[in-house]
Amino acid sequence: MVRAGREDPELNMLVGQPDRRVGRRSFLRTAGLLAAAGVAGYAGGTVAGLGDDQPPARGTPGFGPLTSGNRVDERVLNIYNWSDYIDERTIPLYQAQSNLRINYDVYSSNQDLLAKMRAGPTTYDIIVPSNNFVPTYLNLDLIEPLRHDLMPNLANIDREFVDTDYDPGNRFTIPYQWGTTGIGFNRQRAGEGVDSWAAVFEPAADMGGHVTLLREATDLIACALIHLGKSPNSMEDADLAEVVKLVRSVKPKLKGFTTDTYIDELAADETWLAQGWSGDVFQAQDQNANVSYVIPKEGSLRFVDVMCVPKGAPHPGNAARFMNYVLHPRVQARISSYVSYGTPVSLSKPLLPPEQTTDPAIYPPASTKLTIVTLTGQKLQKWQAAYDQILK
Ligand code: N2P
Repeated sequence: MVRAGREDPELNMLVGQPDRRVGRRSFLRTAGLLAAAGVAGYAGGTVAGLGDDQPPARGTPGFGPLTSGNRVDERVLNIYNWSDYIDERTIPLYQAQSNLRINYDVYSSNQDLLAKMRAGPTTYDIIVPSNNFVPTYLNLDLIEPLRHDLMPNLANIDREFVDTDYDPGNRFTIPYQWGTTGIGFNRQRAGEGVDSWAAVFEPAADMGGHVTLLREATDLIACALIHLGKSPNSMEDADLAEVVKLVRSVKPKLKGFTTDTYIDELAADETWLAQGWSGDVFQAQDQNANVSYVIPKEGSLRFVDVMCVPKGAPHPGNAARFMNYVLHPRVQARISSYVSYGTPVSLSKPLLPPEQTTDPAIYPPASTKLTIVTLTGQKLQKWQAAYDQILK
């Protein structure tokens, strides 16, 4: 389905018209732009999480000196987020309003992020792991409690993202966006009827070289388990051995494993079948109308990516104020409408294109078979070992 939401004039007035994705290649260019924007635009005051066009009232919770609550007293915020996961206006707008210098860097898998966080002290103030990694971050003492007093917009978060098993009450995490894992496919190349994990785990011979799988252990292993008719949460050695055998056997037919190139590859008609995340595939669809997204009939996964502050981060006050900004309905609408992922702030839905809010591929009905994978302790180790065997 092709969505046309970007043309909605009211939405454009309220949330603006992003023109490019902040992906692997463009983030450096954006960082340069931000450095320039930081010099201009600051008119004093503070950003207490109101929209871009409303100054905060005095007495608003969170109102105060912009750099309060930091360990290092400087007007800086260092953000580390997934590639292709924000529009191009949110960071420059916030930087201009807050007069902070924002350094925005990207990664493309939970493994990469966790490895970096485990390697030692970090200068990042905000990281955005997936919910299933939160127990690991907590066990390893890698994230710190959030400054709720600086986040009046916490009240905007939908209940289901507050009453969670990974962080009830959002002490350590703030939902950013959520989505599902499925298959992005080119209807002209792979046909209209793609509806099963078999399409990517047992691809037809004529798809050879045009299929990609996710370079992310959770999605790769859990979806292979589903394809094999096993529980997506299995940690049985025999099941994992089958997964390794299956994925290794399909490797010769793959273009590769990727989490950050398949948007462009689907758009360019180089990849015809990609295991992928919902919003990413819709971003490809925006550039190539032959691309569709399906949640396979056997079922799949749902994830929430959550903003956290690494333990000992230099600017936790600035991080909390930015998180608060992101929870504003207008800002959520700007981000969600661009990245085509689900928003955890329903108050923003009236500002989103109806084509998105009514699209069951973005907001799947409760009847869709979706599992939230949990990954802790021994299971994380076993899955990591299986993943390493697949890739080696
Ligand atoms: C953004 C991917 C985010 C979803 N490109 C993965 N959790």
